[in-house]
Amino acid sequence: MPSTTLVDEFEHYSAWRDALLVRVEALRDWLAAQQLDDGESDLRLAQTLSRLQEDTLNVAFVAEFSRGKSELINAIFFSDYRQRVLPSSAGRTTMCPTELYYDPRRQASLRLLPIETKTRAGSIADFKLAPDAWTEFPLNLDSAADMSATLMRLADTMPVDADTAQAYGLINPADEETARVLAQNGSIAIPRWRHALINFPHPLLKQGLVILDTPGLNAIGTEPELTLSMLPNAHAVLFLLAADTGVTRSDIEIWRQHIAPVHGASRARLVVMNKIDGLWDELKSDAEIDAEIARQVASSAELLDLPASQVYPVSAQKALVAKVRRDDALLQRTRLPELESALSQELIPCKQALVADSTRAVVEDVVVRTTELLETRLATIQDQVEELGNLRGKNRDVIQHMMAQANADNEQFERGLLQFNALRNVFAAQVETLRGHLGMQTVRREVKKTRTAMEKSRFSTGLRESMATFFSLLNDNLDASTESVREIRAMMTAMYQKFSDEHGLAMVNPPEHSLVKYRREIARLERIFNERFNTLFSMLTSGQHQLTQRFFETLASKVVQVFEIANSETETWLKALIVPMETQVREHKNQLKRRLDSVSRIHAATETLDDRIAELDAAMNNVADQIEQLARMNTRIADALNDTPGDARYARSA
Ligand SMILES: Nc1nc2c(ncn2[C@@H]2O[C@H](COP(=O)(O)OP(=O)(O)OP(=O)(O)O)[C@@H](O)[C@H]2O)c(=O)[nH]1
Ligand SMILES: [Mg+2]
Repeated sequence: MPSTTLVDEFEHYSAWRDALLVRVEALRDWLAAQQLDDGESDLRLAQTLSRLQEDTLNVAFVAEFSRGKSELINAIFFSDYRQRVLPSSAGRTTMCPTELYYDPRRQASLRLLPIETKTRAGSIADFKLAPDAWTEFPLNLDSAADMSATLMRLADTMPVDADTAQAYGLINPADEETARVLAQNGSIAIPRWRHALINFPHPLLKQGLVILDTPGLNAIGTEPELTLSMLPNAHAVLFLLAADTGVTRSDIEIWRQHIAPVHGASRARLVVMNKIDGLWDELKSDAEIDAEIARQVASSAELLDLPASQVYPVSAQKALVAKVRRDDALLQRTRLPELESALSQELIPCKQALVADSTRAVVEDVVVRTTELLETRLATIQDQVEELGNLRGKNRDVIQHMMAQANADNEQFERGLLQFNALRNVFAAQVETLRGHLGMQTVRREVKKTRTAMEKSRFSTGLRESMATFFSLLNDNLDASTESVREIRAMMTAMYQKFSDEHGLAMVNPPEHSLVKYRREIARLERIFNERFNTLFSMLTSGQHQLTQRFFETLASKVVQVFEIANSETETWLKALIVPMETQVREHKNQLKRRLDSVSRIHAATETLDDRIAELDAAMNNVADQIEQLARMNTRIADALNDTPGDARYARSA
């Protein structure tokens, strides 16, 4: 066995994430115990913790049918079961997209979404929230044979007439082969199920791995959600070719349509040339076989316009056999270990960097803010101690004077507070304007308008126009929102400056907020739509019309999702703008009051001065301890963040 398999790397990654989680939890609990948790820090730490808890790593397998996707999944992830977990056989096998994951709240089961749901409104994501829509089969984990039999349902098909198949958007009657089958039988076999969810307590799935197996035969095109969200959301996509078929026209089509356009820094894409065991000719020397494999790799790479180093030759089937029989020599020959280590090298560091960056940003923010608060507290107490120290031995007149001074400061601050409240009202009005542009109500209204317009138009130009209007309105709303964001930030910056100048509050630089990435995402969706439908004829058949409509529904739910995220990030940002100011103002007010109380007390009895100074000294030590503890906790989180997989420390030091 090689020293690092994907399975090992992923386990390291999970251990790293769990160690980080424990430390961030410690920070949150400590803040709560010390009563230092303002609502905003609490919320952001809670979000970070739930992201870490629900963190998933999504790996998708895509290819034409029978290239060995399911077999490769069996070989990489399920060889410990010493059998085929996913059905794999000649011809079309996997009939619907299949997600493998583990949710401990549910029983181990296979859940299937009937194909009939294609004519109902709602995306797969919507159906996932409706448990009744699925047909569930429990998985008997104690019997390999039972389990395989249950999973055979992934290959279920059923015969339907042409109209039904077309209503589901599954066939193109213009296709010669389809027409031939229909003419001969009057019916055609279509997948029985639309989507499958396998809830399975595999150790890797338990740690957040999600595997997506897809059906071949260009079935991807019939489910917009695969193109729009499942593949773009995958952290790694493996595209399979087979050595026995070479690179066919449909392989190239799938590659160009669904994989090549999906990119991004955090995404790994690997091309696998499977079934190299077909080239293991016993009459040839190893060197000759290697040369033949290298030749095929080079020509496949050229056809896909990729460097040859990105194409990994393997034999999935023999690798499964080798792992089951623990035959290391055979395993090496299948070259699966090379693919696994390439996959883990591309996949895990990227994923870890993403998680580390977002956690680091939140923790730093919370720590900086809390430290600032504690330091202000410390400085104020120090001032008081100094003031009281100077008082020792002074006469009543001086104390009288101090009392007047404290009162005056207090009154000035009260006037400042009135201004603060007035500005808060302006802030609230600006936030209302922003919500008017960006808010979900506006987006839903546009979606509804566009849907109605699309339903009415029988011509593809009409459909295109409705969509163009839809996208241009969305863009206008985003522009207006950007302007609002700029105004709000400018106002808050001025307010911070004023409070800093007039009352000596710490100057905070309000965080920036940009909507550019949402504009980019909307532009991407628009591009996908245009690419798909620019080629339509001027007159639409009812099937095409329905397909367009369904595509729009998925697109719309994606747009709604984008705006939902934009809204929630904007709300978080608005809180981050106002909460530090509120906290500081509250703190300053308390300090002023404490000072007034203390001077009043001294005024009443100058002899308690020493007691009061001792009290303040103790309070000062306490705050200094808190600052130190917070710094220690921050260092522990930073240590966890800086550990890299393969670095054995983090697994133990949690
Ligand atoms: N010789 C050989 N056959 C393989 C290899 N991998 C898979 N196969 C065979 O190829 C056929 C198809 O494999 P599957 O795993 O079902 O392929 P798939 O890509 O999942 O196909 P669909 O589910 O139909 O999209 C099966 O008969 C496998 O046994 C391999 O490495 N070598
Ligand atoms: Mg399959």
